[in-house]
Amino acid sequence: MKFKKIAALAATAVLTIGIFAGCGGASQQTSSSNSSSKKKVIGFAQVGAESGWRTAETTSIKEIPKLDPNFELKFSDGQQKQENQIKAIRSFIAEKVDIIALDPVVETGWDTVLREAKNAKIPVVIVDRNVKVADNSLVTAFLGSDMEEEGKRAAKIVIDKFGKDAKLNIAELQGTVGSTAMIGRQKGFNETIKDCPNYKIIKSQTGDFTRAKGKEVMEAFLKSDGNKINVLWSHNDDMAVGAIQAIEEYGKKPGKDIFIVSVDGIKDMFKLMADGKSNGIVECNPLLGPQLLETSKQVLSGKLKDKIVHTKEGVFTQDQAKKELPNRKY
Ligand code: GZL
Repeated sequence: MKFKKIAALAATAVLTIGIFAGCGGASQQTSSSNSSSKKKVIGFAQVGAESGWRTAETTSIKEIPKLDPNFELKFSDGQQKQENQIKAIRSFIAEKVDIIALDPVVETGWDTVLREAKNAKIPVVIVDRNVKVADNSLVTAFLGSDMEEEGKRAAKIVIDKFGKDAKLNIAELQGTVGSTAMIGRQKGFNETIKDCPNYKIIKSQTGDFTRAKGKEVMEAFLKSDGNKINVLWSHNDDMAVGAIQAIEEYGKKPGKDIFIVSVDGIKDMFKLMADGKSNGIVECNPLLGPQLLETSKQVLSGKLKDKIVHTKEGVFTQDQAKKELPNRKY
């Protein structure tokens, strides 16, 4: 009897432990079996494919599953249209992805669709450019560049070359109107040249971050003020590449007759600067795949360290171009 009782108690204990363990184990098994067999899915709504920088960013983020096979990436090219990106986010919600990454073509107009993501309990990580929303809880994390700082750095390249008291006529090729890159770079540049009373921005127009549009707008600048322009300030390298073609076709020497500074740091721009056709590059790092993977892991494990992560970037002038060119990864 005694033995039987002890055996029965032990069995009950084991069963109980088993139930709890099983429950715990079952829920652990469920969650662990899910997490081990079910990949985590990132839905990435990309701006488009408008520039060398953008292509490099897309390549880097598409490599996430190679960095960690537990992750799968769903990709959508917005073709530089906000409505396409909003459609993509809605399809990611319908597909119940684990996390949504958005590189927003412009800053505003995201509140409704990000609220839908929040209601669906899908965290949103903003990448590269930023959003302006009324409720900051709609965004779980941001990773990308400090675009205002990039504008300041571009202005400092000009000031270091000419000094604050020089008389300069500046032509500005703006990025996509309403984008963080355009807003931040323009703000940073303009604030920095406030100390230079004779720096004048005599032409300013968007080239939408593309080579073709950058060339077209620069042609118009040269037609109206070709003999007055001393400096070209371009919000990205691709527009500067197009503008350099226009300057040469106009009969002037880029990098000599017109001092050129731009942002991104793509290989083609370093090649032009090494050939003396440009004067300064402010780096904007597109290789965000590893950081997006790390941020996604932190978010999904509930251990996000920093809500805002700024990428580390450098500044290069013409004398450094030849040496730096072989190091360029994009
Ligand atoms: C900046 C990025 C910009 C690049 C352009 O972070 O959003 O968009 O500077 C790209 O080349 O088109």
